Amino acid sequence: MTALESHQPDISSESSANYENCETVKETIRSGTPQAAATPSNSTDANGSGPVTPEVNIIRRKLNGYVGFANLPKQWHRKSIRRGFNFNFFIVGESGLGKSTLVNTLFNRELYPQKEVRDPSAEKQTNVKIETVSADIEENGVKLHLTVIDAPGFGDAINNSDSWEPIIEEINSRFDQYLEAETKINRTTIIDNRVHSLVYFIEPTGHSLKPLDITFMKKVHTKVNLIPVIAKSDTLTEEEIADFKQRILDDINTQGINIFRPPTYEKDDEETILSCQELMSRIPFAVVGSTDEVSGKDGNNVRGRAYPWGIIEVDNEDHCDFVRLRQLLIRDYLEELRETTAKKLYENYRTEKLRNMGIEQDHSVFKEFDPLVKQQEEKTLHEAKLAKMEAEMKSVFDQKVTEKEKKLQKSEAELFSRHKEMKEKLLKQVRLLEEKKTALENSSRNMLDNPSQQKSRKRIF
Ligand SMILES: Nc1nc2c(ncn2[C@@H]2O[C@H](COP(=O)(O)OP(=O)(O)OP(=O)(O)O)[C@@H](O)[C@H]2O)c(=O)[nH]1
Ligand SMILES: [Mg+2]
Repeated sequence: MTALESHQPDISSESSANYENCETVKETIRSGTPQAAATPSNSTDANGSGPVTPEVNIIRRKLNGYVGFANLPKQWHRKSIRRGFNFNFFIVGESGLGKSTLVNTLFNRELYPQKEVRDPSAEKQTNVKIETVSADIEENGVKLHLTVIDAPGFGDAINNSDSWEPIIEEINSRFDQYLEAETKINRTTIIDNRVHSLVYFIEPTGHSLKPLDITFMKKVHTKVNLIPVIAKSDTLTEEEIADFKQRILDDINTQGINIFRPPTYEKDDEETILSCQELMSRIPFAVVGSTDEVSGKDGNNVRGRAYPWGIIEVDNEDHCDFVRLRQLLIRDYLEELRETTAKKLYENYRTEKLRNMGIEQDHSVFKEFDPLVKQQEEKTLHEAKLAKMEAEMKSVFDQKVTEKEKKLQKSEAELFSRHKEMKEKLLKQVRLLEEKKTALENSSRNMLDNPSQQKSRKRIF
């Protein structure tokens, strides 16, 4: 039993009135020595491989009265209202697919002026440009600074092999701006211009994704929260849309393209989970955009498009997925999109960028400083240095001895061979002299035996 457990008040003996409105809470106590308890939870282990979570005991207790942290969400709410929100999203798709109209429909205002119907034979823009439109909008006192980034000219050229380049450059440059701002000494005024989402408009062909769609999505899916939509879905029948959606999803899966899917969390209620599942089942959203009002079924004016065969209501879930797209992009998951951008996509980009610059994480930089440990570390380092020097000196000495030995062996061998050579020479001379001696002796013996041969003696010498 820990000291704290042993000093727990006997709740049962106290007046129950004191514990009205009290909730059970978890109290976290660090166990072990006081030193261990004082160690921050983000300290690293001895080899600096990562944070070590200290062992904790969790004791369930009752609050003695109102503390007030249940009010924290309200504090957040007040702060958020004061600060306002910002949201930046890209709209990408071939021209004339209804991008500007959809943005106007989403935010219910003319962010983009209505264009006159374009002459299809008019020459198309061949180079991709980046254009941004910003607006401060307010709904029920909540302020939103909105930035829509458009890429007119995308997919319009005959050869679109690099039409995604300006878009990728724009996404990267917004990440870079943020990275630069983060490294400044004063970081209190960082403006988040990162791209929080990219809505990709797919032409309503009813077939499947085009090579440009696949290539583009593969180029950006690791950098942005990708949301594919089927543009102008009122030009397709319900069955065509269902088949088209299936084929698009098949392509997305086989190509390994990551699209943004709303997440569910452990504590989500059933309603939220169901709504999320319903939202997922509509991906890719088949959208229709229009800010024009038409007369609806019950005579009310509704936003939609009128056709000889009837009207299509933009805000009617049975007519198209516009409401679902708005739910994902703004109503339910705007904060999620911002968070995924900051915590996942930007983090990945940042890590990659710093690695490419040759920067590696130094775990020792923020390590706790303990003089004893530091002294020990320095001693160990010093000893290691001495041992290294000793080893180096020994190896130099050994090397020198070996060299000397080799030299001696070499000169010994030379002496031996010279000695052998001399000996052979001398032996040869001895043999020659012996031969001459024998010859001389033979000739003098012959002369004595035969004096007539004395004349030939001269020839021998
Ligand atoms: N049938 C139908 N037409 C639409 C829809 N949305 C827009 N349009 C029409 O399509 C035309 C082009 O719409 P825009 O919103 O300008 O298209 P855009 O993609 O922004 O075109 P660019 O700016 O040239 O790239 C306009 O005449 C719109 O009225 C839709 O959902 N269905
Ligand atoms: Mg446009």
